[in-house]
Amino acid sequence: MKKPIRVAVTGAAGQIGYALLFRIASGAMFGADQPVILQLLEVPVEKALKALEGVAMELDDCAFPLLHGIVQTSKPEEAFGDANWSLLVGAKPRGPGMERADLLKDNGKIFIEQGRVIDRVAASDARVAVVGNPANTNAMIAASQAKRLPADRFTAMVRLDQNRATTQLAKKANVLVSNVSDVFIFGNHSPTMFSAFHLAKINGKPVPQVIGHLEWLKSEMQETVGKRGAAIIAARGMSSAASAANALVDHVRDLMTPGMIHSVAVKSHGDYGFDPDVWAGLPVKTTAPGAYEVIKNLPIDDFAREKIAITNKELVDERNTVKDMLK
Ligand code: NAX
Repeated sequence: MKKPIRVAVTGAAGQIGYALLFRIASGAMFGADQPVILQLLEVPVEKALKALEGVAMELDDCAFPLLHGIVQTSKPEEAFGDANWSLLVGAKPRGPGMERADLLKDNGKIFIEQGRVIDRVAASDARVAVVGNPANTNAMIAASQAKRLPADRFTAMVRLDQNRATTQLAKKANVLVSNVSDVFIFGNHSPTMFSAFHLAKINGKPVPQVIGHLEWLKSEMQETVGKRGAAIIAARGMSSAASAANALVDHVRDLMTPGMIHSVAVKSHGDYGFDPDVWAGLPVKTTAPGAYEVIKNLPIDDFAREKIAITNKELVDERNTVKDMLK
């Protein structure tokens, strides 16, 4: 029997948490032979902690053989203590009339603190995946506090966007999603993201060749993927939860599986025209469990360059909004 992995999850009593924890405990994230200990963090508010207690009771009631322990806490030190993976899902939602800059700053405070604590108390192989929005900038903020852990341990999730784009392409071409590959999301997890259709393949052939309809690929498909979150809120009355949890399972599992090629928001080192200090969605290849490299020198045409410049500008603007917090 392998040694259990300690997985910290913030916002564990929220809607993504409710769709996520059962998948982790069942083995979907780390494998069918990998025990886990869930270290669940919520805000120190009676209602949230009571809800967390209910979720923990349900986890108990599943009798998952791989679930070797559950920690419920409102203390970050306890949640992140010796954690091998920290999944930062909890964040403050944007309230009515709230400016984006205020949301950035409010959430910035959370990720400054969590970045600091993770750096101090998490395991030496600690890895972090940020889901709470604005996810890219929150990952950058958390990483800015780390003295011990290298910046590449901090990633943010653009996998939901990759999965959304994959399905849109499969539907348009009338093929199975398993026939679609090399779908890469460049930039921010926001409507400015670029789904790089020119690099994607269907049965190994370039998407523009198989689908044609260049206008659809350049406009409608980009819009559908970029604004999918809002479309789900309009239809369901609540934001995406199960698909977001599923994407996080994919994000972490593929980062733990050497050879996987996928989209991850990571620290830019200037590739593809991104500012070197932002966290941008980029194509990566997992090289060893938890380690990856950015796939370089993929062809970028004028349209892609233009789209990347727009999403890069948004990331730089977000960084500028919180820059005083980073010192
Ligand atoms: P919920 O509001 O249902 O749950 C969030 C939970 O986080 C709440 O229970 C809250 O008490 C907790 N929380 C807040 N601050 C915390 C802190 N400092 N420490 C610990 N827990 C804290 O939101 P949910 O639908 O679960 O979404 C969570 C986050 O994911 C939001 O920021 C949302 O915008 C973001 N999303 C990101 C996506 C992505 O692809 N990157 C997609 C889905 C989702 O919208």
